[in-house]
Amino acid sequence: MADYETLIVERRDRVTLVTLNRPQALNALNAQVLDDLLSVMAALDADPSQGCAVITGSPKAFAAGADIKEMQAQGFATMYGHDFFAGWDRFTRTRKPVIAAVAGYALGGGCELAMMCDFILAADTAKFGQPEIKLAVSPGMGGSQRLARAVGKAKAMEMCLTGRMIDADEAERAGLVSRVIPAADLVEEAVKTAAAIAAMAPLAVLANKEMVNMAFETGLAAGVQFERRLFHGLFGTADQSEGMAAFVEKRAGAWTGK
Ligand code: CO8
Repeated sequence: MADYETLIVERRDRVTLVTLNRPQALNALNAQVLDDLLSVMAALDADPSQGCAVITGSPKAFAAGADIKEMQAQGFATMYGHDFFAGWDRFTRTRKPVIAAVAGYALGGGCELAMMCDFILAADTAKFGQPEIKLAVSPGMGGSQRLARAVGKAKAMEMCLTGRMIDADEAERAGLVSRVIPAADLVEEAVKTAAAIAAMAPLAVLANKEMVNMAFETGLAAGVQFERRLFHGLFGTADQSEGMAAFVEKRAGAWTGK
């Protein structure tokens, strides 16, 4: 694997495990982290041997935000002129699934990165928040929009306006995370979950991700039609024939990705 300045990247069979590695800054997200993550996501999408990624941080911090020291001296002209953070939109165009495995702080941009992933598994130590208002700014990587869609207006508004953090249990009750896991087991459980996804027929994985995401981009009727067309399309794949034959013959499917 290529070396990355801000990440540790390992392959666990068909799973790419990405560990944010800026411990001196509690994994604050700077331009280099974005570059490194975009490069790993491009490699993931291009590599048929890899089926799913997990992004995690340290036991203390998934990521404590965008890098405040990098932003501190910026003004409107450079932020707006360079469309600061627009590169994160590319991260969300990753086609293969990406799971966030969050322990400790996921604050500001850290919470936003977790929400850009396809789902969040939280350690019982996880804490989520959008404290940017305390710095006299606001979420800038999609947090106000994704949080409102994930947890509803009341909680999103309270979190953005007060900066209050929520713990893993509250995050699970609110629908921000799919499951809470004891901290010691978080990464292994996330890799196991990712491995289960990576063992599915690859085209069906892409289609399932794409159609769930469409629920956030369109109205119900158009979304249902989009789903049905993709579903129809999967009947043009060899893996659909294999998957249904394997079920009838009571054996495991052997996928070709075609
Ligand atoms: N950026 C840069 N450095 C950070 C960050 C950060 N977000 N968070 C922590 N660090 C650094 C600290 O400065 C410290 O460095 P040093 O040892 O050199 O002083 C080191 O990490 C350890 O941090 P602490 O000593 O503060 O550790 P504690 O255990 O005492 O506290 C906290 C942990 C509570 C997480 C605390 O570090 C904290 O509050 N961090 C900032 C959280 C925050 O405000 N995050 C939001 C950042 S802004 C953001 O994400 C905006 C995104 C959108 C911007 C829109 C632009 C277009």
